[in-house]
Amino acid sequence: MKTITLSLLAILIMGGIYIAAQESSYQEEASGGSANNVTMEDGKQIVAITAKGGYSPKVSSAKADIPTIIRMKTRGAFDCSSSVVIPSIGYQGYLPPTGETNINIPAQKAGTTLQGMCGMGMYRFQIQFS
Ligand SMILES: [Cu+2]
Repeated sequence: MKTITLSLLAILIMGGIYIAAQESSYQEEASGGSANNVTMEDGKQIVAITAKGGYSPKVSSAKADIPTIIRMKTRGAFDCSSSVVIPSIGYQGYLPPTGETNINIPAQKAGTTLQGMCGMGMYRFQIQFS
């Protein structure tokens, strides 16, 4: 009896992950893959990333050798993507359900790929510097 309950639970969890994956690939399509999300502001490069059920865009292209701000945007995000980790700079933070959070990034060398993820490592995003 216990085994049946556990496997049912496992199926439900797997189903949930599958649906979440479908949803995020749809979002990526909607945003057109590599969106124009990098702008300049007061000599700093702003990389805007939206967090809600994952990160959009998943891959950003930014310039190397200039100070950079990752601007995490949320609007009604109550899922785990509001917990952000960027291991290479030792960043770990929580985004408000709605708002903007600036994360300062030191100038990155060309060829660097900065990896970000949710606290569980389930949702990910990348910023490629060149
Ligand atoms: Cu997560």
